[in-house]
Amino acid sequence: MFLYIYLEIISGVIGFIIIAILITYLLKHLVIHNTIKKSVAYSLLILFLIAVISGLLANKTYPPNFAMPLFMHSHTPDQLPASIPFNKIIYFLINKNKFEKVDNISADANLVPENDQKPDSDGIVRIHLTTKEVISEIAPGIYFNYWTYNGQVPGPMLRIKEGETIELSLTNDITSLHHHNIDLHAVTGPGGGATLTDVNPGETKTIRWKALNPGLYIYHCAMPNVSTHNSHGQYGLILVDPKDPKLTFEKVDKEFYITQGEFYTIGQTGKKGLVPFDSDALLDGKPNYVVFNGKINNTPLLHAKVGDKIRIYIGNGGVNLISSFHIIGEIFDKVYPEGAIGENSSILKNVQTTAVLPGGSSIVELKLDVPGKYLIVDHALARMNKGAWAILEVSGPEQKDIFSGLDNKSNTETNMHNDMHME
Ligand SMILES: [Cu+2]
Repeated sequence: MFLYIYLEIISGVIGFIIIAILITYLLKHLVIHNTIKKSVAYSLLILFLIAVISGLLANKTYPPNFAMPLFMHSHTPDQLPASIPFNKIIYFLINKNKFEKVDNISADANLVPENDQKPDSDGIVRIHLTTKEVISEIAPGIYFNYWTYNGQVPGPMLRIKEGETIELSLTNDITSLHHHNIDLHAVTGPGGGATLTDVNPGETKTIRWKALNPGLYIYHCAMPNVSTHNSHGQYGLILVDPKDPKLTFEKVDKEFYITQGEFYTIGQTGKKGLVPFDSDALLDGKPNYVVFNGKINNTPLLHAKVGDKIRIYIGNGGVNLISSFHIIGEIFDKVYPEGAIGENSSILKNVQTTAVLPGGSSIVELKLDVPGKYLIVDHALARMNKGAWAILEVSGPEQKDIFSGLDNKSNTETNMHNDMHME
């Protein structure tokens, strides 16, 4: 386990001996030529070579699974570093034209399932998801190899009820280069389902579980190295409605689905072309892009009308950053902190910013009183320069009793830069 320390010590000691011998020779003989015998020179070269090899090996011998208990095979890095295996990178580059090119990787923020879905005749709710590796744009002209559920980021929002028994089948598309699986935080059992759904390309596996707790939960791929899979876009939300009808959400005019996520790429932020994944930046927690629903969306992601009451289901696929979810110019009338719902769960009122943890969620409700374009942001605002913004467009008549500029003819045009570009 501590081999790397021994090798570093050997490397250091040999390096010191070589320098000491060289200095001694130089001091004894003022001129360098003809002073070092061939045998001494060869010995020094061999020692130097050993030092170099030891030094190189020292950096390769950190046990890759030091951070996890070995029995958690679905989650441990287990011989797989954060970087993508070199042979997979080469295969991808040679065959990149064979991967599906998706025009718009963003999940449709409007696609929130209804609360009235019925189980099959045998009482089981059946869900099918497909993992697929595709190419799409993080921003115009910036292409990335996304790993997805159903070819979108986030994966589809799922909705079930507390107490239901679910059969979830996971297929790994035949074109995938990697194994994938699914860990649903709504599942009670080891690995959240990941241990039973490790699927090879072309393979399908099914898990059955009972939804014991209501709540809004993240699901994500938990195949080693987990953070590498997550930071390629493999996450989504599953809502478990409480079985007690008195505790279910009241009807609102619109419901939306948003997740925040990070992308780590080699080179400068904004560099165009097919940008490779950067595992060092992942481990350092320094993403090039922080985005809502998988990419930088220049056009409004959410649409609503003045007077609408809306609910937003928010997730954070992470993997490193806590989101300070905020809508500039709006106040959340209600927040269900950390996506907790059900009996005796706390509801906060009149909230400006809600924390959405990596692997966590939040639910917010707000009434839209004034028309215009609103920026949805992570209020760690430097992340806006990395793409952490989206637009909520509210249409309808002006509401001058609530908001008006005394020097302006119209206040529907908010002073917002909706044509931001990544420099
Ligand atoms: Cu995966």
